[in-house]
Amino acid sequence: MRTRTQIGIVGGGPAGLLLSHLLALRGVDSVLVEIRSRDYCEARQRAGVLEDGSVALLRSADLADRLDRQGLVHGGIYLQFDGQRRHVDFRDLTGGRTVTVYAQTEVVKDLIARRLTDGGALEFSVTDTEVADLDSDRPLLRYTDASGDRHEVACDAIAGCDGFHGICRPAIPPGVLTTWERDYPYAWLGILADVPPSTDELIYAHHRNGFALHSLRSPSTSRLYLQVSPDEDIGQWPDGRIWAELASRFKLPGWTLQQGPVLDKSITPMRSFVSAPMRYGRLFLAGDAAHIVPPTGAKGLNLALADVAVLAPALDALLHGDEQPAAAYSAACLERVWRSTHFSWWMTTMLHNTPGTDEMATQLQLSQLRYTVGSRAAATSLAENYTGFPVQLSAEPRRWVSGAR
Ligand code: RFL
Ligand code: PHB
Repeated sequence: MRTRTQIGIVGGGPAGLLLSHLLALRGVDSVLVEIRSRDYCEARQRAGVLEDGSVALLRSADLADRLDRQGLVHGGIYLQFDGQRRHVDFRDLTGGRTVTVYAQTEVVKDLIARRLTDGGALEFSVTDTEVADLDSDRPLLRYTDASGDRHEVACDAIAGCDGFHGICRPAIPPGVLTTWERDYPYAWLGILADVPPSTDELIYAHHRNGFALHSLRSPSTSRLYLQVSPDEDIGQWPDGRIWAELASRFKLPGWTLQQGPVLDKSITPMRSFVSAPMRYGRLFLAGDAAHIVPPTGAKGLNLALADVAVLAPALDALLHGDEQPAAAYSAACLERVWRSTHFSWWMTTMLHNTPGTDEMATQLQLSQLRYTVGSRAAATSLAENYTGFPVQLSAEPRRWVSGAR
């Protein structure tokens, strides 16, 4: 079946879904295709922390009803190392900036519900997605729908929002993209637990057995992570072993880690990856399709949302014959991407135990951690990066000045 839309969107994660909504607000039609089912997309456990700018973006797009009611506003984090747990106070250090704990699953549910209410074209459970004629002004999106019917959609442009393992980036001819990649020699074992959090704000813990993170999802649900080896067999981690290891990495006199039933358990590899430019002809990459950060800085979801905030007006302009914002899209996004890539790498390498390194490496990490909590300048740098820089709503050049909004 041959059809026509303005923007074809591949991928129904946060980037693709928010893009389809932002385009609809501008009166631009799109068709979004997603290989997974709606239930799968709404249940996939991933990020949990939204920057101030992401919250402002969702509010400005009239998507923050539930976020404003259920999101937990946090004014800092704890860094734990060498037997001490020290608070980094974002509000004080950045003139009032905060982050909001609101799970990616909830952002995705809110976006899907809104698109369906607004009559948006979302196709779940598709197969054999293809993109073609990307260097023409009529690129094609092909897919087979859940009933087995093959579709060919003629588009004005295609947005590749299909994550790191998607088909859009590989559809760009060899030699066009430059890529930078770093794999880390560790992974995260993450659990979702039916137990109230044992902390009021996130705890990032440096420990000789490896990093641990105590995050949360709600007043009654906790999210916790342990550094493990990348080839770890999750079968070797029964719940009792996970809780014992978490308790030992977060151990502090007078403090107890509450334990409860484990609802979800998975292992995530850690990678830094950037590919540039984020555009080839009429194909525009956004979110994890173009870049991946290790989760230690809580940046991936925020980067995906920030990309499409720039992409939506650029595509709108392109449809009206103004090529300039589309031409500026990649460079505008990559500036933020590289800042977050550096911050995520810095947090990761400061907090994880690298197998095979010596005591010197550990002492350097501990010195960096002491400096980060002890120097207002160093703490401010962490706070400013963690809370994030304002989201741009165009491809204008940015100024990296704290509070420059
Ligand atoms: P997604 O979410 O991967 O969505 C891509 C979608 O494309 C679909 N797809 C296809 N659809 C059609 N045809 C094809 N051929 C397709 N191939 C793939 C996929 O099924 C999927 O639905 O990418 P997007 O939208 O760019 O969003 C990126 C974020 O999901 C990701 O960066 C974050 O989850 C990263 N992340 C975190 N980010 C934060 O900002 N804060 C955090 O606290 C945070 N914690 C995390 C994280 C990621 C984690 N994992 C599991 C990777 C914690 C973890 C453990
Ligand atoms: C999460 O809640 O899943 C989470 C929080 C902070 C991170 C990574 C993941 O740095």
